[in-house]
Parts: sequence; C-alpha cells; structure tokens
Amino acid sequence: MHQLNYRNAPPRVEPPQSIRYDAPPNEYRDLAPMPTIRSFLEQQETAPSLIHLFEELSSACQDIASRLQNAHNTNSTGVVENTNVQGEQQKKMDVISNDIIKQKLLALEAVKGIASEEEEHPVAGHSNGEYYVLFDPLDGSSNLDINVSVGTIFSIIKAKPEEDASDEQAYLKPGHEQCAAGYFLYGPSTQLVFTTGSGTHQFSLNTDSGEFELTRENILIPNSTQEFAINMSNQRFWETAVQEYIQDLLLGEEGPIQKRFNMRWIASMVAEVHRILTRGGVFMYPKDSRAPEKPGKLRLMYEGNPMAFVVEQAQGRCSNARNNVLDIKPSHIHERVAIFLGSKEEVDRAELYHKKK
Ligand code: P6P
Repeated sequence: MHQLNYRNAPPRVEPPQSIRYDAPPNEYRDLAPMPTIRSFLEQQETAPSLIHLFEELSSACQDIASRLQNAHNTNSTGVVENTNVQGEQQKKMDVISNDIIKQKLLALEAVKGIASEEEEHPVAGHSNGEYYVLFDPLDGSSNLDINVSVGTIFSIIKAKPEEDASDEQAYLKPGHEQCAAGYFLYGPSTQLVFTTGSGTHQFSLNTDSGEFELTRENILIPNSTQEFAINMSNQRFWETAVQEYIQDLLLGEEGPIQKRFNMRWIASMVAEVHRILTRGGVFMYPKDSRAPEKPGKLRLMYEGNPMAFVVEQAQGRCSNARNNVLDIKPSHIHERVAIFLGSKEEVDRAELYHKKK
C-alpha cells in the first residue's frame, strides 16, 4: 500500500507516476488521513486564493450532488419553459445548479467574473478579483430523467486588473492560458478531477466526512486504446475523413488499423472523459453538416478547453481534428468546437485522416 502520511512529505518527485491510493482501513484514518484538496494543493504550493476557490466550488458541487440525489423526489428532473442562449430547453437542475455555483463564486473576493453555458453574458464579480471562472453547471442533464451520470465542468483563467469583467472579450483567452480546470462527476459516487498544470488528479467525495479525498494522483491515459466513443446516428452528417476513420475502426482486425475496437456512447461528456482517464479511449464529437456554420456541438470555453487541459496533463490529446483545442483563439464566449479527445495514438490518427483530405 502506498504510504499515505503527508506530514513532512518529501518534495514530489518527477516524472509523475500514476498512483492509485488504497484508502487505509477506517481505524487507521487518524494516523494517515487521506490527502484533501487543501492539503494536496498546499503541498503543490498553490496560491491560497485558488485553494479557497477550489474549496468553495467543491462545496457548491457537493450541494448539487445532494440535490441530484433527490431530484426525482422533488420533481426537479424536468424542463423549465424557457430555452437558454444555446437555444436548448433548460432543465430545472440546469438552472438550480447554475444559480448555486454563480452565487457561491460571485461571493468570493478572488473572482472577478464568471461565464456560464446558462448565462447569455458574463457576470462581473469583485473588481479586484484574480480569476475568471467559466463553467457548464450541469453537462449531460438530458440524462437526469434516466438517472445516468452528469457533471459540472469548470475552467479558471487569470484576470487582469484593467479588464472589464462584464465584457466577454476579457474571457476569450486560448485554453493554454488556463491556470486550472476540471470537472465534478455525479455518478454512483461524486468525483472531482482537476489539474492546475502539474498533472491530473482525482478526488473522491467521502460522504461520511464531507471531504474530497485524493484517490488517484498523476492520472496517465494509455497511449493506445481499443475503445471509441461517438454518436453513430450522426454518421451520414460527418465529413468524409471522419466517415473513413470510423469505418476503419469498425473493420477491426480485417481493416488497416488491424485491431478490434469496442464502442461506448453515454451522451454525457463528463462520464466519457472520466472513462478515458480511467482506462483510455477516444471520444469524438465532429463537425456536422446539419449545421455547417457551426464548427461542432460542444462549447470551446467551458467544455473543450477544460477537458483538453485535464486530458493533456494526463498525457492524452485533444484536437478539433486539425489543431490542438488549447491553441484555438476564441472569438466568442459560447463558441463551439469539434472534439477528438483521449489516447494520443487515436487522436493523432484522426488528424491524419483529415490531413489526407
Ligand atoms: P448527443 C450533452 O448534451 C453533451 O453536451 C455532452 O455532454 C455529450 O457528450 C453530447 O452533448 C451528447 O450529444 O447528440 O449524442 O445527444
């Protein structure tokens, strides 16, 4: 069992190795408590204001997790009348989750402003705040009524004192400028996965203590995989390069890739990314001829960029099939992007099929 005692821990050694922590039996917990968000980030010498932001965001998402547990009992899985800026029908829990996170973050001195999938425009916070927080409060909420995992995705970028936090231009920084990013996954357990630029790490909510505890440090995505995720019902709308790539995946051993593939599609990006961080794979949401003016379905600022940061810090890749997502210069806050994300070998291969075209 890996030594859990973090008191006077030696400096972290590189290169990172992926470590799964076997929690000590409860009777030993007081001797070697599991690292928490605070103890872990303090050991990484993270700015105290960012640690506090993480703690407050985690508290908000714990609240969301507990409300989701009772969503069916409180008739909260349905839709509300209005549609959001995306033109999508809003779920009650979308609105509730957005309000919980927005209220918690705007109360923080460190937050200069927020942008949300559920808000048409950014909302200014404290004028001296150091950070902008962009988030999708409840991704995959169409799964709520069937009780399938959903999640919160967040991206944190440094603010500049002279910027106007009510102007979306202030938020439009390429993904490689993020200082932190991650997601909360509301499933059989509540998980938090994040990066601050020093690896990608997983914390699991201990419902007894109410603490998120480190359960996987320096997650590494396997370089190759035999599992892909795409919504096959859109096949006729994809670009030729995507059709040919997926066709070759389906040909398995008899095809040019010469190995059998399995397929998954959960229709909840957070769950797909978590599977890929757990066992590898490639997740794709390509451009679609039904909406040729849109580069993809998923949103760059609060889905593509945060997931790209998390995945790249776990030695995977995230591309729009032509460029690294993290290098895209954003042009508006709700901009969409095509996503090819996960095991490096398959993201590289998907790009190659596009280059040939
Ligand atoms: P489709 C959820 O609505 C979402 O934004 C992602 O979480 C998910 O991967 C995708 O859309 C599912 O899209 O077209 O299969 O319903």
